[in-house]
Order: sequence, then structure tokens, then C-alpha cells
Amino acid sequence: MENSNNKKIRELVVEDITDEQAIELFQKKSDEYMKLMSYYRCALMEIETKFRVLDTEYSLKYDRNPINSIKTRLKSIRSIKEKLDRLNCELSFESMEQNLNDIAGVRVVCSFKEDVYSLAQALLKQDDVNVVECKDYIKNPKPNGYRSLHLIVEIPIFLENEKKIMRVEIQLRTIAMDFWASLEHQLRYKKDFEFTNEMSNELAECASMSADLDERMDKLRNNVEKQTALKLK
Ligand code: 0O2
Repeated sequence: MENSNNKKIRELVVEDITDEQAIELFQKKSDEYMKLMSYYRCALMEIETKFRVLDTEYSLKYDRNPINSIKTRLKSIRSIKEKLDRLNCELSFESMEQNLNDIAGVRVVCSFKEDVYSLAQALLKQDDVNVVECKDYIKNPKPNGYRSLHLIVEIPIFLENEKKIMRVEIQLRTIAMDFWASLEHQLRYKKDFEFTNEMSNELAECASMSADLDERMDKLRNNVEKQTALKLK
């Protein structure tokens, strides 16, 4: 008898994908697909836990939480297929694992910009985390103004009889960066609509205002910490 999860995947695939090759692949191999996605889900759980542990430690040590929110997501079958097409890679499970770094994604929204870097540093120091790539769009924002720190890491997940190394994309950003990116995503990202130069400039200006806000809030926090330390002396 077909298990209900299998059935769900089949329904989802048939609804989600029109390409015959994709339907055939994922229908015939839905068990394999589910297994692979469950490994990515485990990797997401591992990374999320690592950040929650760091957040707890910081709150004990510094009496405040550096993490505002953590979101995790698995790339949809449609997005996986689109990206493989874009990269001119074949649609197979091996190809997914080899060519895509962002099937599992974690977004960590931090209170302050300094938190972004200290959390990233604390994570990358851990001996089971291997950094594959680091893109600092905070120091070097994208031309449209997008800012975030992107890390691709490999971490092990321990299964009953084997250890599997999984890749995860981590995006770290402040609340202000997240505010800008979320709204910009709604307005433009991946849509066919072309922004006028004036609109693009306006967006870039909003990004630089949010960067300024981050700087000012970091300064304020440093001041508060200095004053508190003086009072304690
Ligand atoms: P989703 O649904 O958020 O995952 P890629 O775009 O992945 O083919 P690259 O260079 O490997 O190419 O990735 P990049 O640009 O370093 O990071 C890609 C992800 O960062 C995107 O994921 C977005 O989440 C985010 N991102 C990058 N640029 C922008 C931007 O200009 N605006 C916004 N709002 N987000 C951005 P996905 O897969 O596009 O979507």
C-alpha cells in the first residue's frame, strides 16, 4: 500500500510541474526525492539548533538576544527545476546535490549588524561546520542595494547507519536589511517587470537609508554598553 506521504508528494508534483520529464522523474522516484529532502530538512534542524544555542548563550552572557528570528525553507520542486535549467544541468538527484547549494536555506535576522558578524564567526568556528563559500553583500552590497551575509556551509547529519554531509545556504541580516529585502522582493525580485531608472535609484536610496539606520543603532548600542559598564564599576 502506498504511504500517505508518497501520495502527497505525487499530488504536489503533478500540480506543481508541467514538464513531462520532471513529472516522470519525481513520480517514479518519489521515495528517493522524499529521502533526499528529509536529509536537507535534518540539516536545517541542525543549523537552526546551532543558532538557537548561540542565542541562548549570548542572552546569558550579555543579557540580550542577538537573534530576532530564524526562518528555514526547502526549495520547491519547481524552483529546483528552474535553477537546474538555468545552470544547464540535468534534472537528477545527483545533479541537485552537486549543483545546488541552496536547496536548504536558513535566514537569521539579527538585532544589530555586529551580531551578524559575531554569530557568523561563532558558527564557522565550530569543528563540524565547513565553509564552502562566503558572500558579504553587507561590505559589498549588490548594485540594487541588497545587503546580507551569505554563507554556504557543509554540515554532517548522523543517520542510523551513516553520516551524510549536507550543504545549507545561510543568510544573515539585520532587521533593517530584512525590511528592505522583503519589500524589494515583493516589488521586483524575479518579476518580468522592468523598473525605471528612477525607481531603481529610489530603491537604492532606501537601502542606503537602512544601512545608515543600522550604523546609528550599532553606535547607540555601543554607547549604552559603555555607560552600563561605567555604572557597574
Ligand atoms: P529564495 O526564494 O529567497 O531562496 P542564485 O540567485 O541563487 O542563482 P547566487 O549568486 O548563487 O545565485 O545567489 P545570491 O544572489 O548570492 O543569493 C540568492 C538568494 O539571495 C536569493 O534566493 C534571495 O533569497 C537573496 N537575494 C539575492 N539578491 C537579492 C535581491 O536583490 N533582493 C532580494 N530581496 N533578495 C535577494 P532565491 O533563490 O532567488 O530565492
